[in-house]
Amino acid sequence: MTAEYKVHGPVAVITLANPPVNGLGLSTRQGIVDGLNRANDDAAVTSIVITGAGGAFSGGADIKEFGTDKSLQEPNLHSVIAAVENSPKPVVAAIHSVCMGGGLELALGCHYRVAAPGCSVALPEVKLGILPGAGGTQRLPRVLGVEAALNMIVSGEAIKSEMIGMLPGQKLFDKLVASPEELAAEALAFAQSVADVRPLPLVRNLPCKHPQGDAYFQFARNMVKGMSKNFPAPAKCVDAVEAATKRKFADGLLFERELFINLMWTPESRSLRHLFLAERAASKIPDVPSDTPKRDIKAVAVIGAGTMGGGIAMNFLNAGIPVKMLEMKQEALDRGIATIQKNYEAQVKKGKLKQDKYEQRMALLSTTLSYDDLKDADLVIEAVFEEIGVKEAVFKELDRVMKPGAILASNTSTLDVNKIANFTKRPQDVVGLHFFSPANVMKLLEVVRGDATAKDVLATVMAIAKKIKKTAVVSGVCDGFIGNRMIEQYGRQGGFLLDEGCTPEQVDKAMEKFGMAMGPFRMGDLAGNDIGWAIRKRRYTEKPDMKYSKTADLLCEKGRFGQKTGAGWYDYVPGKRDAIPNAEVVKMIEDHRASLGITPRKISDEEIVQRLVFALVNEAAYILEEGIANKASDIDVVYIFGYGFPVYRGGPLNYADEVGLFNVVQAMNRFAKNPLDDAAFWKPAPLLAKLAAEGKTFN
Ligand code: T1G
Repeated sequence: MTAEYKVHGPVAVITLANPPVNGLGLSTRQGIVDGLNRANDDAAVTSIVITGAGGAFSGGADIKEFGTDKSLQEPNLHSVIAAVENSPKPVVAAIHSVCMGGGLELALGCHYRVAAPGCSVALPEVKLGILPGAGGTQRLPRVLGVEAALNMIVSGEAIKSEMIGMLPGQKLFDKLVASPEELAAEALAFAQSVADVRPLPLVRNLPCKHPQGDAYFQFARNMVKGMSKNFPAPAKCVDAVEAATKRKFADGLLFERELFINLMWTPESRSLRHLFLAERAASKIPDVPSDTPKRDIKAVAVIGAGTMGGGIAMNFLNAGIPVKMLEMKQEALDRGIATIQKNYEAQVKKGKLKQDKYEQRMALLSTTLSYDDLKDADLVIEAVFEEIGVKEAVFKELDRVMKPGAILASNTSTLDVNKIANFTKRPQDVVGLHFFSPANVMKLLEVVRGDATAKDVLATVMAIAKKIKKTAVVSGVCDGFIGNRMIEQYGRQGGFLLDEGCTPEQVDKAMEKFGMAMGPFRMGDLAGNDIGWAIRKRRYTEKPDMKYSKTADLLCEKGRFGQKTGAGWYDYVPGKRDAIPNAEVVKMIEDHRASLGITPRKISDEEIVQRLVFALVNEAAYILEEGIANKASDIDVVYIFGYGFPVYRGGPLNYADEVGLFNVVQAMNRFAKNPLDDAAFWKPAPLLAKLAAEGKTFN
């Protein structure tokens, strides 16, 4: 049973013990009910305390049980809370560390709540595309007031217990103890002090009204509508809380339940729940045990003070880790430092960073022109020019100066990490750390595992990634790793669509309507069209039979590299990001099309979306087959955190699962018949064909 029972004098204590966060899985729920029955059957017991072992009171319903019948099996959470409310002896919740979701709903069913300071209190269900489904929308407004409760429920954000304790008129906590260490004793004492108090107080019996009623909820609906595009849950949270002010408690509870069940089955909620687990699963590497010893990273060195080097350095400075930056020339160092200062000062100006924090971070930054100064760093990351010869020179130097056991990382985005590792005599200490630009902003970090990369090096970089608040995904060595290898096929389809009759704007608008943060052509203008150009030039020699549209090359030959040259697929006004369509570019595309003898055709948004997204899916299937990615959910994480794939679609493979792999393969068979497309590419990868034939899914 994952709930323990122990009697202390006249108080029975039920302790949830379901690590890591006391998720209210079936056995824990059963343990609570059994504990209540034992306590109420024991005449010597006059009151009851429920608390959580380890680092949480409870993190809520067990997300891993969602979608299985265990989550509905009795005693379900509603029944557990009813058993608490109906207990003839007072039940006191002793809350600490984490009290979230169903955990808070359980506490709200208790007769009293005693909290320790520093506890994160939240109803975060909306972040999973659902809403509190065990009375949270009906009970929380009764103890915090309608507005404070609705804000918590719609935002899903955690509030510290001591902050809640200061809310005027709050009735959530009957007592806030001075420190977490005192909670156990204070809760026992409190339980004894209320042992004879009758009637037992029930949150459900408290009134729930809002003075402006309809006007307030109309205001709330307008606010929520603006911030919850593509997500149905926030608006339903408003409906549920409004019901708490208009319906009898029991009716409100039924209404909440109905909304909860409907939201559970929305694709948006499935996507959000998938990503919650996928992001956490990404840090697990199948053949690297979680208890693998990690190397101590106390000091970091960064080679290259350019845009990437500066951004990378900021990640470590933000985490309080000293950084020494190396460049070849003093003016490059000065430029790099100035850029970092500018970035921080902009945050200070926006109030996002305190001046003293900014100064602390800058104090951790030092510079040098000599490799010998780097020798004490525990981790060195090179972010120099993307050319194998330059990488060779850098890694030979690093091999010469770095202390044994230092981790040598390359920020390369396409070069072979095995080749780089073999420039040194310590390939086991070499790893790829592919940051995404801007490196101090983008959450995704591709950790590229070389053939020789040691397991403790992997364990170390995955841990340091979490410390610098990156979402790290392990990739094997191939051209483009996971993200860029897939995006190349995505971009190829974009080019073919231009040849067949689309404008850049039409393709971008279709993809942005699908939910991409940016369509492929706007993204090219942002990243720099010359990057893709350089890769295509390599491809023309390496893979002469790989078909490409020539339009992107024609564009680059005009020097239209994108925002950095003020013009690309679109025109840009200096200092603004708006993409302004350019008639000359459209004419260039039309002339090129005519030169190929192609008659343009009308292409639907649906075909645009399917060709670009299924191109990602097919390449992803090869990446999975080759073991470049460990699992399908890792690929979804790459696209959500690195390429602006819409969260509510859960990632390209989750989306393919939602469409149905049978339908994906059917569409690919149609695309293969288009003579202007690349029929060979649209032959489904064997893994995809197999899953589709067997009616299975990627995830
Ligand atoms: N269920 C199952 N496992 C959970 C969990 C949960 N609720 N919360 C966390 N974990 C696992 C997580 O997968 C990871 O596992 C480990 O704990 C550490 O998590 C009816 C239906 C609690 C603030 O949404 O916000 O109640 O990878 O890396 O940074 O209304 O986890 O180690 O195997 O995030 O210290 C509502 C979600 C559920 C809370 C801890 N509750 N969790 O953060 O660690 S729905 C939530 C969090 C619900 C009722 C409804 C955070 C945390 P592993 P972590 P952390």
